[in-house]
Amino acid sequence: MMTDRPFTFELNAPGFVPSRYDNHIRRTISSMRGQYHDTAAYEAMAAEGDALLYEVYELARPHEAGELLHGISIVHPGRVGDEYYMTKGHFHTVLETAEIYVCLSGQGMMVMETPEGDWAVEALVAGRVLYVPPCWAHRSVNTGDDDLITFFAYPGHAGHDYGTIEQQGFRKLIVARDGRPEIVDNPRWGEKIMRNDE
Ligand code: PAN
Ligand code: ZN
Repeated sequence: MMTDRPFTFELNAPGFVPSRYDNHIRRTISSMRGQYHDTAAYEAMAAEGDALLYEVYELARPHEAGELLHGISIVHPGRVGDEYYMTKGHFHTVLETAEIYVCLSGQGMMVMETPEGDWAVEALVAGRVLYVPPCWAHRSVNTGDDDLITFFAYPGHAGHDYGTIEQQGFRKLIVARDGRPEIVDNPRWGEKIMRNDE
């Protein structure tokens, strides 16, 4: 087995862009079709151009158990209808893999749920560490006026299952009510579950 040398990088650049990275992923409104509950607001926004919603800077590591995939996630501020800009969200393909997030800047919420339907929402503020245990799907939501910036690390063999969330969304949505974030039920989630139960 090849042994890598230890390495460091800095997060001192404006916006916490890492001083070294291998992949820069940019997710725009067109990649979020079906994810926002206000489809009219989504279509109106998508028609105006392919707005940038969030970015990820990844350090490439082998996709193997024992490795840690890590990087910086930046969710920009904004809303589609009353729903804040957010990541797609996912389960890990190897469900029993955890993830750790450190909030570096901004304000937001991590929306989480298990395959059994348990859910949790934790506020993200600068300096806060969030441990996402094995089996919890996770989505970051920017509820503030500035970028929401987090450092993340998860096991190299975890993989990403986006399909489950694409189909039914998360159980809870974070929406603006009187200018403040509120946790509400996702009506679409219930519909799908009922269909699956038939
Ligand atoms: C993070 C996320 C990142 C972007 O690195 O991948 O915040 O979110 P989506 O992958 O849901 O678009 C992570 O949780 N990795 O496992
Ligand atoms: Zn993850």
